Amino acid sequence: MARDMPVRWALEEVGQAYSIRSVGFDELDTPAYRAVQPFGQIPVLEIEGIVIFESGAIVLHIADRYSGLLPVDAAARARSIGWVIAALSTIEPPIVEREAAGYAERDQDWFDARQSIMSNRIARRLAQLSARLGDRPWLDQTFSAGDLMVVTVLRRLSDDSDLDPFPNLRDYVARGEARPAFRRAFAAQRALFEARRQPPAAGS
Ligand SMILES: N[C@@H](CCC(=O)N[C@@H](CS)C(=O)NCC(=O)O)C(=O)O
Repeated sequence: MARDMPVRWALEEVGQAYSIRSVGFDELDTPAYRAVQPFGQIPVLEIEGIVIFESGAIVLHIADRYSGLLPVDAAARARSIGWVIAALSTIEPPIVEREAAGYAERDQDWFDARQSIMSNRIARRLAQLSARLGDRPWLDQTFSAGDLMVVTVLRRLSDDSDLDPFPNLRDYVARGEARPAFRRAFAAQRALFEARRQPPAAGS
């Protein structure tokens, strides 16, 4: 679920090779890193002399710079950008809030009540999104940056039951994850994590 994933996916969709520089939690707090990412978070993209933070801004920059992720038609392009923003500012907040509370607020006596409020907020957004998607494969005519970001956000719910009442959203996520570009991005991300988990070689 780390947010390098939408960036990797976008780069794969437009066919641009990239390299990864991993940063440890200790580095996130350094003045040098804060100079490129003021909040000490990943991801950051360095591209053609430009440094960009915020996954949405990065995906939009890639989509703007290379063809394949934003429609040429001006109205469809604007709608796709709107979906990127909606994914991050309308759909994602209650999902991430509930997730974060699960890590940090579990001991609070109001924990269950708050979780239930957040779950209701999530359900409301999912119902609205499900109604909009209907039985179409993508949110607009063709797959675009908007779908990439909405699918990315919905993937956070893959292991939860929130998507169960909305089979069209589960299918939508599966459709996104079946794209060759997604699969390449996911395999590369997983390979990095697996490599980190390798136990040290005997004698080292
Ligand atoms: N709004 C940011 C959120 C980035 C974010 O939350 N990154 C996480 C990893 S997936 C992180 O770096 N967390 C460390 C922290 O927030 O201190 C974006 O979309 O780029």
